[in-house]
Amino acid sequence: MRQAGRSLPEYRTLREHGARGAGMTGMLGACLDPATAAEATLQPVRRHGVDAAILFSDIMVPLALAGVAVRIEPEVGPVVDHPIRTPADVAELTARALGETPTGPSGLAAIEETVRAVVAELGAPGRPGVTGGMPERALAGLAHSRGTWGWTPLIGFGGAPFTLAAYLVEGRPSRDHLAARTLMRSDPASWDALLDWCAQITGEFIALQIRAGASAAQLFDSWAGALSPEDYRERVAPHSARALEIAGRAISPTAGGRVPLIHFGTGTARILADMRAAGADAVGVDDRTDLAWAISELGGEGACPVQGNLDPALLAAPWTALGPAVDACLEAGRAAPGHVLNLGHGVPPATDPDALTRIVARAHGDEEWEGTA
Ligand code: 1CP
Repeated sequence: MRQAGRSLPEYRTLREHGARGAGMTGMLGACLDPATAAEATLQPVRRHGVDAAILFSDIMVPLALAGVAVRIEPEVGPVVDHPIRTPADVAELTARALGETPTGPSGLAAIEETVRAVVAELGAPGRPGVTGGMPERALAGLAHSRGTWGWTPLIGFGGAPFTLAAYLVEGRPSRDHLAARTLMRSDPASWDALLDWCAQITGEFIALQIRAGASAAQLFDSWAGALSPEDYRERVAPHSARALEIAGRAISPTAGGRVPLIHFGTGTARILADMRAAGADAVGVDDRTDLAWAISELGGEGACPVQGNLDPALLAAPWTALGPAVDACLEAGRAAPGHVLNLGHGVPPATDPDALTRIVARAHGDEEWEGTA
């Protein structure tokens, strides 16, 4: 989940030493510097012993590689210099393509290189990894059957078209996404063109990660919960489906075929079934939604695998509150054909990393873990 790395002292040290990738500095520069991005991807696997890694990148990276002037400001998040507001803005933006900028080709190559370096370390079926690869661990119900792996899958990701469009139109993080929703209402043609473009570049961005060796991928529609179910269904979901379709065609050399696609958003209780119908193999559930309810909403025994959904607020609570919540989440997840234990949204930056390690140990039944990292 987003910014998982930020709570790790080793991550802060890595970032302090700075990375300059493809002419960019800051967070996006770090994403485009293969040595930095690979190390940041592997750090949580080494420390926590999780069963899968998520690529260190950001949903804004493909926008930058398509020539959008975007940066990630500390304490703020993504900031777009020239927000997209008019039909002319949309026309100018959608004439661009992923990688067709001076920094584009080297940026795309950097992401491929990062994924390859990470996969080399995490291993592949029949080729044990140096990092991770805990025995008897499984991304249950997704790509693999339970058993001894000896390798750890890498999850690639991208932002869903609506969430990307929300940043492009608002220009910065927003609570209500009013400007984005106004564009959707006032100019449906520009809206469709904008979301179609976002679907294309994010789909290609995810496909690139899969072709370089990711074993699963996640589409993050973090702000989809700001929409009514009708607007989601009619004006957003078809574009998310397009992004998933582009990603879903990619073949992973690690998995030896197409890979499972996870679809996540927050505040999405009323659109979970639509998110699955958009073409996802698994659905991520946020912490505002009851997991057992979500599974029944997704079809009960016929549900797809689910991911989620511990409340990030629990990370700062005593183990007497957190431990039982982990058990309850695992128990609820048993009703689905597969369950990836995860948080319902991002890790708060001030989180004590030991709390995360302890959750993983609890899920693995490693009772002997003492809490000293
Ligand atoms: O945790 C990880 O390091 C995994 C890599 C990762 C992921 C999956 C990062 C690194 N970002 C993301 C996805 C992402 N980025 C999402 C979707 C998931 C979610 O809803 O959390 C979103 C909305 C973003 C946009 C973004 N990037 C924000 C959110 C701002 C807002 O609107 O609330 C922020 C703060 C960033 C910066 C960022 N991305 C990632 C990291 C480690 C950071 C922090 C930068 C730093 O200080 O190191």
